[in-house]
Amino acid sequence: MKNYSGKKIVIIGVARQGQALARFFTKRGAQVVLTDTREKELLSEELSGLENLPVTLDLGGHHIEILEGADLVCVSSGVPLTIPFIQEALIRNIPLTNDSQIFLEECPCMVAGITGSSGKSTTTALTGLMAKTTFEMKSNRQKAWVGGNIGNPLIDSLDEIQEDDLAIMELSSFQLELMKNSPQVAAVLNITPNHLDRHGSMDAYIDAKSHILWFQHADDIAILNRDDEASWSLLPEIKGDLISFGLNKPEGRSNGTYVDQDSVWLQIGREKLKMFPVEWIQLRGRHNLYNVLAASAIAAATTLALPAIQSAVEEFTGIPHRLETVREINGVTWINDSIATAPERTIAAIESISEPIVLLLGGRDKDLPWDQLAALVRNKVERVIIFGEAAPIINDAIGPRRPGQHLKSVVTTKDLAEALKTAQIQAQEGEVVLLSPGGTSYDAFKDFEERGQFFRDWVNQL
Ligand code: UMA
Repeated sequence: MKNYSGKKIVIIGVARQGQALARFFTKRGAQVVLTDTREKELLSEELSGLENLPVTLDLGGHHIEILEGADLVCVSSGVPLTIPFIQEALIRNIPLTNDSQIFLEECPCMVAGITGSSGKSTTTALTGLMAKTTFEMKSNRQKAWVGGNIGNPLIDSLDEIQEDDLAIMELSSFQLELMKNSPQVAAVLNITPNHLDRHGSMDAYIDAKSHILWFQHADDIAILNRDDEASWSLLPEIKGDLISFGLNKPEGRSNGTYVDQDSVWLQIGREKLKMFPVEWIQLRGRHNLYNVLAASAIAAATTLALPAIQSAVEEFTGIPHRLETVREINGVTWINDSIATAPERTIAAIESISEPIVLLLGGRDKDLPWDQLAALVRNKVERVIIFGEAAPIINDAIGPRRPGQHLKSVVTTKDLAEALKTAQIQAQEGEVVLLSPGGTSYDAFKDFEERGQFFRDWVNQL
C-alpha cells in the first residue's frame, strides 16, 4: 500500500467519486484539497456528505494556486482531461489518477472489471448476484463487492475487503482513460460510438476502453465479445487467457460461452458444459442475452459455482432505470429506460419490445448521430413524444411524414412532465409507454437516475 500520510492531494469534482476519495485520503493522513466549478450553494448535499472531514475547499472554479506543492491530482469522471487546470498539472509533472486506479492498486482481492458502450451495469449487477449467491451457498466468509461506474465508488469499501473476496467493478471510458492498472479479469462487452463529445474520436474512445486490457499480466483473463467487431479487434491486446462470448460456438476448442439448442453453454478446451436454458433469462431483448453470456463467461473466469450462476440468472430481473417495468395500468405498461443516454441504447430498447410503443425521446444531445434511430422509429414505433433540449435535432432526424411509414404521430413537448401527460392521453390498451430518451439528462436533471425517478414517481401517482 502506498503511504499518503502528509501528501497534498488535489481532488477535482465534489460528487460521488470526489467524496469517496476525500474519505480515503483524510483517513490516511493526507492533506486534501477539493475543488469544483460549482459554487458552495449548489453543493450543499455533496458537502454534507463530507461529514466534517478536515479538507480544504476551492469552489466556484479550479484555481491554479492550489496546485502549489501538490503530490497527486485525482480527477472525477465527469471532468474532461482537457480543462486548463489539468493541463497545468501535467505541465508541472503532477501525476493524475482517479478512484478506480487507486482501488486497483490497493485492492487485496481479485477484481473483475467490466466495460463496454452498453450493458455494463446489467452485466456487473448480474455477475455480482452470481458471486453473492456462490458465497452464500458456500456459507463461508467470502464476500462479493459490486461497484464502480454503476454508482458507488468501491474505494469506500477498501478497508473491509479481504483477500479471498471478489470485487466486480464497472468501468467507464472516462475512468479507464487515465488508468495504468488493469483488473485480473477484464471484460469488454462491446464498443459502439458513445461519449464522442468527450473523447473526440472513435479511435480515442476505443483506446480509452482498451486500457482495461493493456496492463493485465500473463495469468490474467480477458473476456471479449466474438460478435462485436470492436471488442473482438482487441484480441491482439490480450496478455493472458481469453474466455469469449457470442451466440455461436467458439471456434475449435477455444474457451467461451454460447447458445446451442436453446441453452447457454460454456466450452473450456475439450469440455462442454450446459449452463442453463435460455428461457430462464428474465430480461428482455437480444442485447440482454449478450449480457447474460458475458456474465456467464466472467463467472467462469472467476470460478463461480454453477448452481449459483443458474439461480442468479433465474432470479435477476434487471436494475432500476434500465428497461424497468414500473407499472401496468389500464392495460398500458410503463417502462423506465432512463439509462438510455445515446440513440444506440434507445435502438436496443425498441428492438427488445414486441408490443406497440409510445416512445418518449429527448434530453441533451451528445453529438451522436440520430439517423439510424429515426429510421427505426419511423418503421416500428406507434407514436413519438419529444421533450428537452435536443428536441429540434430529434425532430429534424425523424423528418416529415413519409409514405408507408408505421409511425403515426410526432409531438414536441416542453419537458418530461408534459411528455408524460401527453403519453397518458395517447397510450392505448396493450401498448407500452417507453422512456428511452437517447439523450443525457443534464438539460433538466442531475443525472439519469433523477430523471428515471421522476418518471417512476409520476407513473406511480397515476
Ligand atoms: N466538475 C468540475 N469541473 C469540471 C467538470 C465537472 O468541478 O470541469 C464537477 C461537477 O460540478 C460535479 C463533479 O465534477 O460536482 C462531477 O463529477 P462526476 O460527474 O464524475 O460525478 P460522480 O458523482 O463522481 O459520478 C461519477 C460518474 N460520473 C460520470 O461518469 C459522468 C458516475 O457515472 C459514477 O456512477 C460515479 O462516479 C461513481 O463511480 C455516471 C455516468 O453517467 C452514472 N457514467 C457514464 C455512463 O455510464 O455512460 C460514463
